[in-house]
Amino acid sequence: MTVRAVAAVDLGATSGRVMIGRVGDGVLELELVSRFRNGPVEREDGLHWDFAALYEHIVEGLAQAIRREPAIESIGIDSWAVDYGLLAGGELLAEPFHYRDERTARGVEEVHAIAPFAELYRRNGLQFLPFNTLYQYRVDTRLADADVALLIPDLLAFLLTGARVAERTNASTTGLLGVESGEWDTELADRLGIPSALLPELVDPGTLIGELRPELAARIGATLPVIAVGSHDTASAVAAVPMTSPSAAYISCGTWGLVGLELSDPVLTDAARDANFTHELGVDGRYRFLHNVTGLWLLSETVRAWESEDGAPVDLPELLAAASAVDGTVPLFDANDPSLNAPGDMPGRIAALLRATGAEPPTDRAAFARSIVESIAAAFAEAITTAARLSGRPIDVIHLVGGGSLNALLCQATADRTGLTVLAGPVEATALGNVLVQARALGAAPATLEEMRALVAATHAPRRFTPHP
Ligand code: LRH
Repeated sequence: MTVRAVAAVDLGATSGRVMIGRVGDGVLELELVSRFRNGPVEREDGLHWDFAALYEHIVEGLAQAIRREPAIESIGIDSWAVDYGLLAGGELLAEPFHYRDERTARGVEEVHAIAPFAELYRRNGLQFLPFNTLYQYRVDTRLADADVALLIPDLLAFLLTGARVAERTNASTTGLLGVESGEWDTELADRLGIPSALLPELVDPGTLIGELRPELAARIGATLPVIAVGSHDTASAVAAVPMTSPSAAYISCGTWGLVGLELSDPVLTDAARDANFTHELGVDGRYRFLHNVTGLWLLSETVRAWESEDGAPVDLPELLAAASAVDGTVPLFDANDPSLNAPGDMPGRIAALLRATGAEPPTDRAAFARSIVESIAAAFAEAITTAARLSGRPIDVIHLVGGGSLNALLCQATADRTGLTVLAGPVEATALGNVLVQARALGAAPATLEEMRALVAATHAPRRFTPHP
């Protein structure tokens, strides 16, 4: 096996990147080509993504990738879940909404009046998140004008190739996929007034979506196939978690902390529903049995507020170093409180939550940041305990991957609060999962998830955090 190259487009809620991945002969490496900012943009009718800018960055990044590595053989795209674009006659009807837009509250009410949450959970196995796609569809007035609805990575793949598909791992976050069948629940869609004709053909990771349109091939500098990967970023990340034992749990930590286990069968119990544990589909038909914890969003929004207060950037490494040096205990708040979901005055909202529990909010920024990190770690620990209880699986190690794995304070706090060893990294698990699934489709990576994870483990040694007594 020689070393082969692919391009990964990986879009997170705060930044996107285009990377070159190289795989083969025991090699698995990434080269960053371009990184660009992402985030909510306020428009007249609410919060959106600046989709036109994202698209330009992606095409430009791919062209740059080909200039650097002409041997690239394919492209794979992953992004955050649940959000979508509507097309009519091949044209995007409107800029996609951001899932943190508050318009979905009415969608939740209306959907639950038709199909109560307990029934939804039986059908789709999803935790309640107010922005799950079915709630968004329900209040989208443009649905009637559309002929297809495509989630963000599928929308990008359409723009690149002209093919309309729904990649299955991301489709599982819509709420319209049967948890056991893995097929569209058209009966539910019909009842909710969502035309099932909008839901495209489902494909699994590893499927060829199509070839670049000729005009894009000319601009990018190569005629390449787009291959479906675990297009839900969390699915790609979990595929690359170097787990070696069934007793391992994972935390994929970026904007969100996705805390859970990989299972081969769903746990559709009342207890799992009450604990709001989800069953998203993973690569190779696995279940991602996990719970969403609000992750680094709390810190990034806090820093953003301080920066606009100061009119100057906050040095994050310096802030975290000062937070690590804080002596004594800091007050904790519920990281998952719904008041923390929308962008805005995060320090003010956290302070209000602390006061509501009778605690005095830290006045010093280092202590405030420490309080945020400890509160996230406490929520991680609770989700880990719950995952073990609900699944009946003992957990003996936690793999923490994604941007959060660079935050030593968070990793250590998670180890301390769970009493378990935390193996941190890889930081780019999502891009690695994207690259591996493409490479496997090309015959350039091992056949099983376990072997792919062994390759990640061999090439990306984790940093170990041992719990303090
Ligand atoms: C993480 C993520 C998560 C979803 C949220 C919308 O980026 O995809 O898995 O719940 O964004």
